[in-house]
Amino acid sequence: MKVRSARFVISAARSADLPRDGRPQIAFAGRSNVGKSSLINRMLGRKDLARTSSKPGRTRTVNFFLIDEAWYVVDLPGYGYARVSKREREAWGRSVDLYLRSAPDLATVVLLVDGKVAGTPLDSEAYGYLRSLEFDPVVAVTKIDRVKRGARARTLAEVAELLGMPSGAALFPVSSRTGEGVARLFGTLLNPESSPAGTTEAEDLRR
Ligand SMILES: Nc1nc2c(ncn2[C@@H]2O[C@H](COP(=O)(O)OP(=O)(O)OP(=O)(O)O)[C@@H](O)[C@H]2O)c(=O)[nH]1
Ligand SMILES: [Mg+2]
Repeated sequence: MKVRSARFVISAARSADLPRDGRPQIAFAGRSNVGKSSLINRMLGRKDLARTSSKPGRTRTVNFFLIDEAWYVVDLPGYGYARVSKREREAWGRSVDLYLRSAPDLATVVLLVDGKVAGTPLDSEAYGYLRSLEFDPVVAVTKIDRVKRGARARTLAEVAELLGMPSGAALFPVSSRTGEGVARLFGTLLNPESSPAGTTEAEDLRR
């Protein structure tokens, strides 16, 4: 799937700024530094569209990118970044919460979990929170290049268990560095009805 155009539209800090033009939105959520912005760039084949950083806390507002004039990618600020003031953390939480609760065109939320860390209690909290808002998050396990091939199936199983995912639910191992798994995730996001779904079996990982 080739993206013809991708452009930054708005960095929304207030409800009034949120695009409400009926075009579907796909949002990327996850801990600070998990690789949200990097995955967005890799998926869209645009190197520097979403700003990335080795320091956590790069993305601080809800950022909208319009793809092929038809749908939006939404880069959310990460959670769990300790080195900002409590006030600022609360402000981020509020802006994400406001967006998730009031975006009628939000079709899918992708929850990113760091494969190297295999998730934290905050990820499990985020997953539960998204489910409580009646989203069925697509879970992507990031930085999979940093997990040895032989350990990947176990990592995915650990993440699924930590989040309390329904049995058989799909996980998508991805690496923005090598590109592994990115096309598969992208294909599913654009066409949720089509299989193949994500990987749950160790066998798939050895291909
Ligand atoms: N090895 C490896 N590193 C990655 C991968 N994806 C992202 N990174 C690195 O992880 C760091 C954080 O990436 P970002 O994409 O900025 O993370 P983010 O989730 O957008 O972070 P915030 O905006 O702070 O919430 C950067 O140093 C990236 O180079 C990956 O697939 N593999
Ligand atoms: Mg970011």
